[in-house]
Amino acid sequence: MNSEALIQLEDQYGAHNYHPLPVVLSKGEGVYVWDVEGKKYYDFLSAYSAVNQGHCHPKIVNALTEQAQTLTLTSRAFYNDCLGHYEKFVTSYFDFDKVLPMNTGAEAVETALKLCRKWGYEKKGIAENQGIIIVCDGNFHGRTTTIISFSNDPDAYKNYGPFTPGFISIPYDNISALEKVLENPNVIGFLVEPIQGEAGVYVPQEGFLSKAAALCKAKNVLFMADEVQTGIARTGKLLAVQHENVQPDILILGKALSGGVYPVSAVLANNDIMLVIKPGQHGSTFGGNPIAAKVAIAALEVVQEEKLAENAQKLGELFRKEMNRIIASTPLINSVRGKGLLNAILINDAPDSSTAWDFCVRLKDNGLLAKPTHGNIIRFAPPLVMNEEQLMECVAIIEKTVKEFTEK
Ligand code: IF1
Repeated sequence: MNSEALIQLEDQYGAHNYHPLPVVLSKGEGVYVWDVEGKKYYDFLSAYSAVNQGHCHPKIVNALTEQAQTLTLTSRAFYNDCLGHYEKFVTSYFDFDKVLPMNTGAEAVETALKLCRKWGYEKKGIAENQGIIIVCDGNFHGRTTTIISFSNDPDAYKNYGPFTPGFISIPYDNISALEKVLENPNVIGFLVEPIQGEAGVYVPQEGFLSKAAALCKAKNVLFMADEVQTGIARTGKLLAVQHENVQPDILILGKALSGGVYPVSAVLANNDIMLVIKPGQHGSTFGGNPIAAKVAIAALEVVQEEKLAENAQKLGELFRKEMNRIIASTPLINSVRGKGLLNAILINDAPDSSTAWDFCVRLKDNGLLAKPTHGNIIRFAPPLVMNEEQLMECVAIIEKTVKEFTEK
């Protein structure tokens, strides 16, 4: 079947909850993907930062296939011989006492919210049902009913109510706003993305995360970092909070925790927090299954063995430098921003114009896959296994596309 027929198939039989770029992929390896016609592309989305380790990384795929032939799923009704090893590995890797394994990012965020609330009532002594969790305007933490309850993106929340109460939203990157709501004695937690991804790659001012963490600590409020998108070396450090030497009270991971080969997410915390959840009070059929455990260990080993954080840091600086050079020569792009290899360019047109979409279609024709977010923002997030030569080839594709586009 060709691309056109496959697109038609999805359109006819699948729900219309996505609007993909018109390209049908059938193979991936490292920084490359191929469509069904055999055309090769650079992947500049990395499955929303889930394939930081590159497509079909042999070590990770091998961990998956070996375990898949041995034992796939036992449920948590019984012990399995992989989970404990993974729990020891992942807690020492991120320096926490305990991990609670889940599958998707949204589930891990839900887990963190439940853990925070339970801690608020049972440890902090907040009156029943009075706990407040602070979130930020422009947040994206997933698609569950509770999570979209505190979204301010109408696409995410409209007509999905009634919503879960107990959340207060403040402007992102605003320390005085945080300080003010922290006066409320019922506040138990602050949930934050170290860089706002979906909102359009908003990097907070230097010092925001460390000041926020210190303010939370002073008020006995849990600082919860959603590193589902920013974590696992994406921004040039293992975790984005490490740019400011912050250790969150609750760490939320997903996506690249598995290298994108399998859904694996996790919540990490120390004993004084994690142990408020007792047997039967939270769980998941698939969370902590043997395949997930093996895959996550392999995925995290790859990050260290291949020095992906260092590479993301180095290539990120080069990429923004090159983008700024291109920006200086064209009215098409306003600015570039980001950290490590999580970057975005701002197209010089209205958010409701089709310019960014059209530009991405041209990029695709020239062999690079990226997608607009919020109309005129284009996220650029290649796999972290990219090398400098490949990155410069990508810069050349972007530059060539800018030229073609402005000439029309
Ligand atoms: C979609 C963006 C990326 C996340 C953070 C939790 C989750 C996500 C910080 C939930 C998920 C995704 C999901 C995808 C679009 C997407 C995304 F465009 F929103 F910003 F990554 F680029 N916390 N992000 O970014 O994780 O349950 O999906 O495993 O279409 O929903 P999930």
